[in-house]
Amino acid sequence: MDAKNLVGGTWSGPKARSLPIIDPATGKTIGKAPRSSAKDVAAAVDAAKQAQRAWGAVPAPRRGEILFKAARVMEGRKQELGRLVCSEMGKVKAEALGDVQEAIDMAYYMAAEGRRLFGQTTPSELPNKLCMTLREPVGVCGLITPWNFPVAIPSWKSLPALVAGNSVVIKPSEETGGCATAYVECLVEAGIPDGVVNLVHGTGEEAGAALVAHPDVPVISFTGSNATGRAVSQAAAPMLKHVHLELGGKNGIVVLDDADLEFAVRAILWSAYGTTGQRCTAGSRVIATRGIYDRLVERVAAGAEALKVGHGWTEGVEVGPLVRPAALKKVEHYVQVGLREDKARLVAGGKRARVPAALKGGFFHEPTVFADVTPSMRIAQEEIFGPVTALMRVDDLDEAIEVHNGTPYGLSGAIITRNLAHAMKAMRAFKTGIVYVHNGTIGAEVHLPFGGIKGTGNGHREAGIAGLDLFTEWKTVYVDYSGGLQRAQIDR
Ligand code: TXE
Repeated sequence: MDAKNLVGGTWSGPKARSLPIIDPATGKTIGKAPRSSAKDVAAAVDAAKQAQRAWGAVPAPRRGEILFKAARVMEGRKQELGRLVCSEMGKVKAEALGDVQEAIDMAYYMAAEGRRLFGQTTPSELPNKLCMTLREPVGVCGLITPWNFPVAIPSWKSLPALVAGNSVVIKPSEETGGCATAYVECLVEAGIPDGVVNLVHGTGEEAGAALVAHPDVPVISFTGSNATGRAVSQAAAPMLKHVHLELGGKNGIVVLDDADLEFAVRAILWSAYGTTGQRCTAGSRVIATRGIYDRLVERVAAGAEALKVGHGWTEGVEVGPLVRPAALKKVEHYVQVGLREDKARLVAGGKRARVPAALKGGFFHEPTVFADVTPSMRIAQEEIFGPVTALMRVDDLDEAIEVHNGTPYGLSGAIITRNLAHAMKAMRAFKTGIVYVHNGTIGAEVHLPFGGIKGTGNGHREAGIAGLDLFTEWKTVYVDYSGGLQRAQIDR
């Protein structure tokens, strides 16, 4: 499907300047997206600015009702949206539908937030005086989204912004313009007023950068690469914008000797190869203690070899293609890096995957496992964003925690053990924004905060109540009904 821009309630399709949308399972062009200019972005920001005042004045519960309807509309279009996710970025069917379900969940959750948007009331230090805090919308929010969760991530960013009374301009990834278009259509069908949600396709360098640079956009929420995130942050800094960055991870799964081996293998395979490893929370490192390590290497390697690679919409396929040729090349590059690195052992995969003739133009890579990796190796430190995981051997829990924490990222960590004390110790010691006990590194739910520390982000969180913070300003209100002048800190 062709992607369309939406500016001030008017849809427009690709014109002379356009970007191809490619099915990564076949390499074939399946649509086009408008290649918007800075002028197009400015028109969208103007529309958003005009619309925000009236939208901000709509009672929040009414705004929430529109989001509730959007959830219903998405439920009705779930299969179609899921199919679109699969065709534009390759995810397998169950996960593509899960991507859409995440947006539905977020819409129901943020709809209800319309009846909360809680502030605080608190006693004053002075008599006959009341203190409270209110959330106020910030204005026009610029939302820059990647391709790996092409429906879910636009929803994580736009729905809290909208329920809080902001208007938005979404600049989705070049790869997944159809998904963003279909998502925004659902909001429009639910009754979002013209101009409150605007959608502008284009390249990051042109449309994305123009949105970041626009002086009437006080909020930028960005998910993508570390390098681009830093550039976005620098461009926004002189204007003192609220900037949220979610920049990926190098997530570790710690497996202790007492773990249920078969369960650990299943959790590792799901975390490492779900979405073909193209998740910011992908389990790209496994840190196992000596007593279980060899058995784990053998079972994970066998499990990875057995995974069925192919077209994501084919029943039984567990691993789809990489999103684009450059992503496939990046994986191949890291396999070479791994092979060259001292002592690392390739125990599964390592090559382009063999697929049926109809998919020969696709970007498929075998699920790949490196064993005997040491913590400082590049494959244990850098985000590969593909179906590759690195297994490391450690002596005990303390060493496991040290290795686990020894990367520049801090998004998601997991521990698999039957020992509660060890699990609790790891839970506190992991330097990550998210911890899973008895699971892999993936599985976020929309009503809890999502985000990480260190190189993963800049202190903000998406989802949950914390997800509202970026999109609201706290207003503090003191109401003095004493009838006199009472001076804080002085009249005691
Ligand atoms: O990201 P980019 P890419 C990581 C992952 C992946 C790598 C590259 O390691 O291999 O990043 O992916 C827009 N100003 N993640 O190239 O370039 C761009 O148009 C403003 C992790 O897809 O960061 C797109 O909409 N915007 C990640 C978005 O930024 C700009 C998800 C992301 O693109 C811009 C995706 C600019 N100068 C990739 N340049 C995660 N955290 O899950 C680009 N964009």
